[in-house]
Amino acid sequence: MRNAEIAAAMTELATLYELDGAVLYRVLAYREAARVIEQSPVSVADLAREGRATELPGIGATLQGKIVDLVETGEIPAAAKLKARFPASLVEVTRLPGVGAKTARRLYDELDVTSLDDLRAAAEGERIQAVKGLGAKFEATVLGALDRLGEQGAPGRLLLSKVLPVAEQLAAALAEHPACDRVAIAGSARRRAETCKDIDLIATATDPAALATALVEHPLAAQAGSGGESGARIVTFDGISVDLRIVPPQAYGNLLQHFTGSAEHNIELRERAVRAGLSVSEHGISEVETGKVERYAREEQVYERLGLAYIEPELREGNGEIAAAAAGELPELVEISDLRGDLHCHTTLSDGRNSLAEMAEAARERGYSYLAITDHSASHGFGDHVEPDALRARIEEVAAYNAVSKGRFRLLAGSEVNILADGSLDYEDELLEALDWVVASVHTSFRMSGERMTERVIAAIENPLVDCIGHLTGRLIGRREPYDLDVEAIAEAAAANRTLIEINGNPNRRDLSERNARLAAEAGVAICVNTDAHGVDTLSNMTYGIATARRAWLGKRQVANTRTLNALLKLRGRRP
Ligand code: DGT
Ligand code: CA
Ligand code: ZN
Repeated sequence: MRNAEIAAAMTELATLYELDGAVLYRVLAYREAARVIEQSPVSVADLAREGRATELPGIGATLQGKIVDLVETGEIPAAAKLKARFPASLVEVTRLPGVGAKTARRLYDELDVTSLDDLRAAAEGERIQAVKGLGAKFEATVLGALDRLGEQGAPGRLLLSKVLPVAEQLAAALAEHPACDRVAIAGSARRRAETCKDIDLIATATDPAALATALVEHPLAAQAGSGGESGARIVTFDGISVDLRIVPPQAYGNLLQHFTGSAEHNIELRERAVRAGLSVSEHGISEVETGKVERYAREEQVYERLGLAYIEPELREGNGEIAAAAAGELPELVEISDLRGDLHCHTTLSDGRNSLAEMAEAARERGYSYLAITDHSASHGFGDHVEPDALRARIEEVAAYNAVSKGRFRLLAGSEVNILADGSLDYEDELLEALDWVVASVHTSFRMSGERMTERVIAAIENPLVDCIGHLTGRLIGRREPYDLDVEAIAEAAAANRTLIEINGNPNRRDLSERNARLAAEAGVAICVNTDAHGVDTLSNMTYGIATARRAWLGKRQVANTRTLNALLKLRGRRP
């Protein structure tokens, strides 16, 4: 039995326990076990049979026993018992984005919902809004999620943060193989899109069949598809499809260009080529009249032959990049190494996982010269909130840290304050004035008209004590729609008041979106790219924030936190 199947059984058991109302730590323990099992490089079935699954972190004797039951009998008795009570179609309901097990159980108890079909009927019959605590907005969310299921099929698209590390791991493994000449990530992952359908890899090899076999036999490969001279296709343990294409070295540039896409970009490129009497394909560029084919080992040569400057992959979306390349007007895109600091992160004072000192140390290790500590404010809805006295103590702590670090690296004493429903903030002005850096975000009362939400955010932008707006639209990619906002009006207000707007690098958010970020920058808003890290590990989410900045065509100058701290602080409306 494959690790992926065991992990899936553990995830299902966690959901069943949750439906049954089990204590949270038990549910979380099974979810964590599923993650560990899925990522184990060795067979967990073999380990369990030898009584050694307990060597894996988070797996104790009980779980070891359950894995043995599963491997030997094909099912876990505890799961079988719960399945007799809760139909399998109810487990599907728990997986619908925005629902979850607790809500599914309420829908089951109160409305007899046992399947997605029941759920749709209940939503369409406006019966969900009658359930206390769910409401009309939730009912609309359910209908939206059901419609999206219909549109794109159950698995949906995968976040870049799920796909990219796997793509990089596989590319690195192939690069090390003796038969490998060159290998690159192509497709939407190379373009750093928000979501990806799959991983596309391109390679050249001295022995193509051997390289294809290396992918098929890679420990991450759950189901080996085909492998041969021209490439291989696998599905990883966590369900990501991977396509490897192995090509002759003389056409590597053509292939990489073609399979990087996007389809829209390639179509426009071909149209341009046709007007010049050329035909572009993955195999080369041919002259229509003579039939002469040219192949290029480097991607740059493909663009050069078409009279274009090299176009960075993040721009290849058919948003005007070809015309800009032809006119020599492409922006020089910001790079992650241009950043000098991060202006939004959390510590254990609110809902973060690391201390101020640990976050500071990690930021210094990344080569930053400043970091704003912005724990959640007093009325925050989840995790610990920070009372005014605690924030005053934090300001002292930051001052003490900076006194010792002698100006080479500076912490900014900050806060991520809530923009309340009426546009006011949840600390007194006097306290906000004592802070070095104030991020203001919407975290509560999402349900209001676009007009009122826009007024609410603009009130915060106009507040002279606000330096930056956090995750403007509140969207969660694939899970929660952005609030209804007039982004143009907001950008205009932010530019006029010299309030920054962040690109939040959390890969679930990437908010501003690339479209909004481009719009805001063009309106003259200073953009900063932040991680909103809740621990030292997620300071690396800058990768995704920068990906969005680049996809928004932003250059170094438009990204405020590429500047020195003094220059950055001069950009904002309030005191320098
Ligand atoms: P995805 O996988 O949906 O996240 O997005 P992509 O862009 O990775 O799309 P994918 O994997 O279907 O194909 C990779 C690239 O190959 C795509 O960006 C452009 C190129 N390509 C694939 N099929 C076609 C096609 O039918 N026409 C054109 N013009 N290009 C194609
Ligand atoms: Ca793809
Ligand atoms: Zn936030």
